[in-house]
Amino acid sequence: MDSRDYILLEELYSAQNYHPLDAVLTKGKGIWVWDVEGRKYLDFLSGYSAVNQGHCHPRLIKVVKDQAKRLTLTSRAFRNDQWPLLAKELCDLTGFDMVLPMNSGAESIETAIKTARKWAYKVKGVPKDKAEIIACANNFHGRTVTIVSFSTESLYRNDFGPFTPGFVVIPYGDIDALRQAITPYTAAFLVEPVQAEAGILIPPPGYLREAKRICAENNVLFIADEIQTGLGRTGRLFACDHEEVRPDMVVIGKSLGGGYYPVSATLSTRQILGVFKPGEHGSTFGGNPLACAVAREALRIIQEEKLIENAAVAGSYLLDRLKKIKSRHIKEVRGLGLLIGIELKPEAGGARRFCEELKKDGLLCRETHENVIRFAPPLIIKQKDLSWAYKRIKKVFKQLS
Ligand code: IF1
Repeated sequence: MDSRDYILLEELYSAQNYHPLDAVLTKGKGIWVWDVEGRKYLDFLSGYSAVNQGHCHPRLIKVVKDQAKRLTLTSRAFRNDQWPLLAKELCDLTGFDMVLPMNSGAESIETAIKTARKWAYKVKGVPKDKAEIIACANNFHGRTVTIVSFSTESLYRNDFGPFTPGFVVIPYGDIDALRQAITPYTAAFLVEPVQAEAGILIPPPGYLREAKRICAENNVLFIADEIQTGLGRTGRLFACDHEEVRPDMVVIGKSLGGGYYPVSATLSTRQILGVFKPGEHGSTFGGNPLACAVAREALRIIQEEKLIENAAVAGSYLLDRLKKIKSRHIKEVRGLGLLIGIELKPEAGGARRFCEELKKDGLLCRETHENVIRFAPPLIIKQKDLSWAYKRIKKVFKQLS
C-alpha cells in the first residue's frame, strides 16, 4: 500500500474530525519521522508537544517493554507499585504536596475545574452551585463539552450545546479585566501561560505575576494549564517559572507520557486537592502502572538529558534566526523556548500553504488558526538540525514571496 491507499481508507472509514497534512507516517526516531514511501521528515510539531523526548526514545522503549510484561492495569480499586512513586517524584520535582492522575489533558482540566469548585464550596464558602471560574478568550483547554463551554472559538463550540454554566471569559493579558471579573463567588482563574493554539500568544511581561497577586488577594485559585507549555517546552520546567509565578494548581499532560501513553495530572496543595473524598472522582486508567512507569522515565529523561536547558538555548537560537528572515508575508515572529510561531499577514494566503511547501522540503509543521505557523520540535533537537530546518524555512519564504 502507498500513501494514497492509506488516505483513501482514512477518508472512507475515519470520522473526518481533522484535516491532516498528507504525510502517512510509519516510523519515528528522535526528531525524525518517515512516511510509507520512505520519505524522511524533521518533526517540527512533536505531536503538539507530546513528544518532547523525541520519537521512540530507547529508554522509553525499554521501560514500556519491561512494564508491559509485568503489570499494565489494576484500576485504583487496588493499589500498585508505580503510582505512589510517580506521585512522589512529581511532588519532589514541582514542590507541590499532592497530585491526582488522569489520562488526557482535558480530563485533568476537568479535574482542576471540579477541584476548584469543590474547594470554593468547602473551603472558601461560596454558596452551592454558585462557583465561577474565569478563563481567557482564545483559550484552548481541551474538547469536552464543559471545556468548550468557555471556548471562544466557534469551530470548537458550534452544535455542541447546551453548555456548562459558571464560566466568565475575559481578554487574555488584560489585568484590569481580571480584577473586574472577580466576584465573591469566583473560585479560580484558569490560564495558559502562553496561548499556543491561539497562535503562540505570550502575555505582557508581568501579567502572570500580577494575575497571581490579584488572585491571592481575593482568595481565588490561580490555575496554570501547562499541558503544552510545561515540562521544558518553553525553556523552563513550567512557563510560569519565567515570571517566578507559583500557581495554586498546575495541570500537566502530553510529554508526561513521553509520546507513548496518555498521562496527565493535576498538581496542587494538600488543602486544595485534599477536598476529594474516596469515590468522588477518578477514571479507569488514571494512575495505571504502565502509564506511571512511562511517566517516571519520561520525567527522568527530561531531567537527565537536560531538555529544559536545551529548549532554552536551542529555542533562542532558532528564534533569533527566524527573526532575521526578510519576507513581506511575515507580520511577527515570536516564541518562548522551543514553542515558536511565525504570524503571517492576512494577504500571505494562509499558513497552511507554507506548511505544505515545508513538507515537500522534509519539514513537518502545522498552522494554528489561519495565519500562524507553529514550530515545536522535540526538545532533544541539536543546533545543526535547527540550521537544517532554518535553511528550509528561509527557502520556502523566498519561494512563496
Ligand atoms: C486537538 C490544539 C494544541 C492543550 C492545552 C489542554 C489540552 C491541550 C494547552 C487538552 C491539547 C492538543 C489537542 C489536539 C491538538 C492540540 C492542540 F490545537 F488543539 F490546541 F496543542 F495546541 N490544554 N492540545 O494544548 O489535552 O485532552 O488533548 O490531551 O484536540 O486537536 P488533550
